[in-house]
Amino acid sequence: MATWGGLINRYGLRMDISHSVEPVTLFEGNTPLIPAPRLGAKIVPGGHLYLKYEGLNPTGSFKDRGMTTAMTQAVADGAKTVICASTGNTAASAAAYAARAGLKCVVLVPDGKIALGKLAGAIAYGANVITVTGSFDDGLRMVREASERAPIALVNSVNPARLQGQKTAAWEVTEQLGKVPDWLCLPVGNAGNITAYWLGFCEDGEIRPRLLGAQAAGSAPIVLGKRVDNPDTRATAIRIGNPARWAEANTALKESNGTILAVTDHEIFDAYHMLAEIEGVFCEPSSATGVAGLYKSVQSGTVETEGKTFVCVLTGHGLKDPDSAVMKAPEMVTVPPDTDSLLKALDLATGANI
Ligand code: AN7
Repeated sequence: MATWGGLINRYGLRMDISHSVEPVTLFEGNTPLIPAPRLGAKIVPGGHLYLKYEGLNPTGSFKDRGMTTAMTQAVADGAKTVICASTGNTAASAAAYAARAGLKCVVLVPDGKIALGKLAGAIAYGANVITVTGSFDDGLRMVREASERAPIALVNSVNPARLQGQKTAAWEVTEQLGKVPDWLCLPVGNAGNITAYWLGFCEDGEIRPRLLGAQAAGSAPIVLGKRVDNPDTRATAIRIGNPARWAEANTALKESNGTILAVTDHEIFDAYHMLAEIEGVFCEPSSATGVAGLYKSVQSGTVETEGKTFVCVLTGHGLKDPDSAVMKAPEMVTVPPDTDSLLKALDLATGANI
């Protein structure tokens, strides 16, 4: 059967995890690499832009890549309960894969700072959701300590099995593109993903992309070189002030001759709207951060575009955060149920005289 069987089925031999149990999988991975010529002409003139649309994973984010391996390892280790702290996507992914494996799942999320679609996922998949009156960083500290003191498996990306799954995205990009891109651009929060991509590219060969990481200006510890105690951004997925994989991210940036920069929420939302309106690709705000960072770097002259190939990783689906999308709702027009009113509204909406 030639259908897609998930990441462990496809890449298991190259994964340093236990192979003693059946993979826990929802057939994650194999997400499309979408050419974005119109957006590319605007933000990388003379270059080629591609979008790795990770929102098409089973729970709507790239986290599923690492969760298949982390959950399979947890089962192999005999775990009965898994736990994670999360800004939302890890929680939804852990909850789904725990359900699939028949394990109990506890997720800690920052109170009031998690997008609706992620909370909906975690609840739907049957996780025990605990909200913390603190940041993601507080939550991560708490679950790390709890997993040391109680027999609970930690499935945050401090767990090395997570990276074993997440690194496959680098291999997919190279396979789909037929070569290694010149630049790989992505948002950076807890820094697990940038670490995993670099691991994947390094394991794949000598030719590697330069990495462009982008953080939200109110939550940019790696850019600033110091911890942010009260991280703040409307891109709640990357509202993280003390990344667990900070040192690894710096190594990846240095070894790849890469760059990391901060972008404002305004720049993030600009990129978010451009992706959806110019290319028809709807990602969550945090996911647009890599695109915003690329655009800003090109405009400032840090990154040259002529003849270069850029891959931007869109880490999560737009429907994860419906509130951010409908903030444009005031532009909607309401009409009474008659066609004259509709035609009048059409004139206004299209600027044409219909
Ligand atoms: C859409 O779910 O940290 O730098 O707890 O959901 O690997 O942390 C999410 C992070 C980018 C940042 N884009 O990736 C969590 C969590 C989206 C995300 C990131 C996240 P990392």
